[in-house]
Amino acid sequence: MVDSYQPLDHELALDRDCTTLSRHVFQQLQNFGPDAQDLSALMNRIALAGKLVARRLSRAGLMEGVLGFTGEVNVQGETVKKMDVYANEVFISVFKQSGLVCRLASEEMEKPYYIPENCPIGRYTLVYDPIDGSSNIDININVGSIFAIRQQQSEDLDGSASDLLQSGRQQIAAGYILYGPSTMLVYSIGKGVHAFTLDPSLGEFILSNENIQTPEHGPIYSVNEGNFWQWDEGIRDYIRYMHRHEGYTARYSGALVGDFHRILFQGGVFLYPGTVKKPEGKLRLLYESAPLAFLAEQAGGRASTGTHDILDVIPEKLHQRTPLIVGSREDVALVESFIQERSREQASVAVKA
Ligand code: FDP
Repeated sequence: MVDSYQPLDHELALDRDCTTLSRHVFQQLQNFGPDAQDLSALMNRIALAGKLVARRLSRAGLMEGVLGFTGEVNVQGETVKKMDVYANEVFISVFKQSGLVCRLASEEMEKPYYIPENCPIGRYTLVYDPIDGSSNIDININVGSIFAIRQQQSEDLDGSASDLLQSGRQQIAAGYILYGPSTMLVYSIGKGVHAFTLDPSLGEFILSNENIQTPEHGPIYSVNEGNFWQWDEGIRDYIRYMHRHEGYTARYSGALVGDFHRILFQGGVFLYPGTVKKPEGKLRLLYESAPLAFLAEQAGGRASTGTHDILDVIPEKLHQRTPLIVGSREDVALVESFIQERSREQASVAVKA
């Protein structure tokens, strides 16, 4: 009888070192057909953009003209940083000649960027936030890039990109790049969530965590409590509950990608609720909340507006904002229960009045 072959430790380590992003996409799809080729190429381009941004960030303090504001205000009415502009252009430049996308839509552009007619045009759209957590850039704390890939659904002859106004369930892939102590790329093509770490000596993203599962419950709540008095009573009730019960701890870095990353791995909940004056909150649906909701669901967690699953929300406009509650299933449900309790109370007061 012949013993079945057991790979040696160094063979396993070598195999892991060879699991690059593009190889992983093919492994996941278990074929080399045109769709798999496209997805693998798309992920490779996103990885290249991530490497370019990471390289610039790693030397930002030593170079002229990298840090600080441009003096411009973007379509969201927010001040623009030089790194926002650079990272936005990196993604365009990386995809312009790729033949993979027809358009790119980002936080930094009022309208989508259409691939010019003299370049090869593909059938996908990349939606992205080139630098998420911009307020962290100048002080050398983690920031990220968020992305999602959608397939073009119509001819888009009037250039309005109205076919992008569909729910997050239309996303083919989503993920983020975290520029932290190491640079990580986390992605899903609807087959679990997987993390890759940039090995600077190889210049490659190498598989570091496969099939990440978010715990059903975690101790962390992540929210900007400076907004406490601007929230609805339901969110305030939830925070009071956190303060009064043992086993919870607060973490908030000011960069969604970093805070989400912690919760994806360790469990808990991230919230950016609306305020009484701005019920839609701050975060953008298409290129912030929906991609992270896609990852959360793939990792066994949930993402909610407080009343609806984020992935079911159909945007009315490209830069639409949404409240976001994302993380472990039990913790998201707990936040929702406080919101629902208050709205029931308000409804019964209205009926009596
Ligand atoms: P930023 O404006 O610095 O880009 O995307 C918006 C975002 O950062 C998130 O990354 C972050 O979680 C949040 O806003 C921080 O906002 P507050 O400063 O209002 O807490």
